Amino acid sequence: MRFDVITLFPELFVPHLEVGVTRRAYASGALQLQLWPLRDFAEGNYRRVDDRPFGGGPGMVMMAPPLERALDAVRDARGEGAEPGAACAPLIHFSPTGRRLDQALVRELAAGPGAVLLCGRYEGIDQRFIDRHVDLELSVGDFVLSGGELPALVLLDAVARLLPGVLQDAASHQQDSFEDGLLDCPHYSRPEQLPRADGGFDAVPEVLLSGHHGRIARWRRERSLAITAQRRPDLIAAARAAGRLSRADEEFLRTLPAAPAA
Ligand code: 9WO
Repeated sequence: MRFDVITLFPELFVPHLEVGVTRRAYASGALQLQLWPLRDFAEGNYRRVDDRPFGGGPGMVMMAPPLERALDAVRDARGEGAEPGAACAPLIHFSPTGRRLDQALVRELAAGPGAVLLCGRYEGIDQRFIDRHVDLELSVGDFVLSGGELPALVLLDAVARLLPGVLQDAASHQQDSFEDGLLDCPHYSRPEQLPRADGGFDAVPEVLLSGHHGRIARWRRERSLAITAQRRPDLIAAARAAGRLSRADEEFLRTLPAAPAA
């Protein structure tokens, strides 16, 4: 799967290519990243990519013409000609006004042909370029950043770990938060007794040492249900509506203190 990124700061993507499971995704070819430095598509001695906003006001706006030249180059390189109606990868722009990225959309993107990621800087992008070309505006949360590069990395990272052969253990992402619509249960490892400053110890929950796989699975499910009911009651409501809660789940939820409604 191939992602093309139009950005003023391609260097920001380099660490993602070099460390952790994402390095494996790129090294194996499961994920291809093509960086398109916007400055390369600027004109004139000053290589301008931004100009003052019409109507006045602070800051600068990313000009449409360099962006159009960059996008033409991306479409050419992807073999996505200008024929109208031809199938092509979506152009995604990152903005806090966009649709909130969630695991369902990450799964959809991981199953598709990739995307072209447009990373804004300054005050934003000339709206005419957005209106002409952008297929999807995505937000990663209700806060303002200095550019769209970190949201683009968030998307790449979330997609990379779903690609076949990227995670050590193919089953591990199926146990994650959100893969079943609930928050994750807590995790424990050695030592069994963790010394405290007061001379005592913090122990690992007994059931995890019991070797009873059925009891362990039930305990983990209940910890997921309890933390989700406490922190994200909206996710419990969604899991219930989707038929993802068993009778045992519902019985357990009734034993919890009442949570505020979603
Ligand atoms: C910034 C902004 C602030 C308030 C309401 C709407 C807004 N849109 C943008 C915007 O598109 N900004 C461009 C990209 C240019 C300036 C830096 N950019 C940006 C993207 N800042 N924050 C984001 C972002 C993207 C996705 N999820 C969270 C934040």
